[in-house]
Amino acid sequence: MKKAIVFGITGQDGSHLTDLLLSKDYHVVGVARRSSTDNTKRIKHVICHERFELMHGDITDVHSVSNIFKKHADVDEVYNLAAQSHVAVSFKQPALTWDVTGKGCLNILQTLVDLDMTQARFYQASSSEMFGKNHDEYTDTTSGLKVKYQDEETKFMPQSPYAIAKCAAHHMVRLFREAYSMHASAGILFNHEGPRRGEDFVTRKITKWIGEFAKWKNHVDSLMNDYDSDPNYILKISPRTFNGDGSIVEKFPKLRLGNLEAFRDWGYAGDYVEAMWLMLQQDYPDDYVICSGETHTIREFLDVAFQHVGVVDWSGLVVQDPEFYRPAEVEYLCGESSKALNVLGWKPSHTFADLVKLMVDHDTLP
Ligand code: NDP
Ligand code: GDR
Repeated sequence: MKKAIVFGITGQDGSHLTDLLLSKDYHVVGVARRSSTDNTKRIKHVICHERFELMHGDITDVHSVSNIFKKHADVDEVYNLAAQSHVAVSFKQPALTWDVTGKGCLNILQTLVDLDMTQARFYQASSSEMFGKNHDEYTDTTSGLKVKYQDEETKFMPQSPYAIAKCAAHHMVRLFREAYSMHASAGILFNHEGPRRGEDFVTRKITKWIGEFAKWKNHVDSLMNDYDSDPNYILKISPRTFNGDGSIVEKFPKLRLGNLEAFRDWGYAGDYVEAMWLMLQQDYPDDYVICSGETHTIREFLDVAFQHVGVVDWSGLVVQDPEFYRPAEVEYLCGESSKALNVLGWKPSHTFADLVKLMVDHDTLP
């Protein structure tokens, strides 16, 4: 039976990867930070599984990483999914982001070398954020239009403390691959989402809000919703208000977002963890772009999400708030994943519209 250690087990990807590895008969050792509140809600369904083991550890603490490896010196595959993964937060906590997202990866790699465990295969969660404001382009022969994309050859031009930390970790993986002949691969994954996505990332923030709004909107049918008279709240008012003598009964905060014009290449997280696993099954380690190949703005995500619940014009429901703009933005991401298709045989199974509907359904259905 193969054994895998997963750092970042409590996160979105950690939980999907665990499901995949257990389905493939692995013994999975999940590493979670000790927390004063329960951080295991995404892995509740596997905690009692006979082939699942949870250990406490923190990748900023070499001692704790070392203890985990000493207990599992026979590990076959190590997945580093642990990170301070929120780009906006990285501007507010750059040093912490550096310690976790950048140096944490070095701590794991160096510990594998120090303990003479370089036979273990290693996966690093690299990110399309590393491309930052850079892209390549070609001219489409049929339309004559320029097509902008990022692939494994596109130069990194990171735009946040998070992305810079990910670049450092990415280069560390290449170095350890070459210096110590490790089977160390990095997946340059574009945004991937789903019902297990953290609630402060834009897709889930939108679908979660739609779910809560739908419940609020429906619970007192006799009242009317007024979207326009207050800039920050949707009001539930007695119909008599329109004749001048009604009253506001309840209010619900509008959805507050930042930049709606950025383009992202969004896929479904369950598809993307399969690519991580495939990378470690190859004869040789390498880096791969994993993406859908389609790009959409946040505004388009809003269109599809609101249309799915019957709202055509969402302008009265959303407020653009400077609080949610970033000091520097990544305006355009659109991946090109021919290498993953040709070498790994990987391709995503969910379209953009499938993904949005899946998330809205999850957050709206009882
Ligand atoms: P999440 O934010 O959902 O999960 C991050 C995980 O890292 C959580 O389990 C978190 O624990 C853990 N963690 C944070 N700090 C530490 C630490 N010091 N020591 C140990 N564990 C720690 O991220 P995702 O699952 O979405 O992403 C997984 C990885 O892939 C991340 O590295 C992310 O940067 C990267 N990535 C993600 C993409 C995406 O679109 N989802 C795209 C490209 C890359 P806790 O639950 O306690 O907070
Ligand atoms: P991203 O994801 O930064 O691409 O990083 P996020 O969902 O946070 O932002 C995507 C885009 O939406 C814009 N945006 C907002 N974002 C958030 N979080 N909240 C808002 O209210 C909001 N309004 C607009 C952002 O400005 C941005 O343009 C994700 C993370 O999972 C990283 O860890 C990962 O590496 C990359 O994807 C690939």
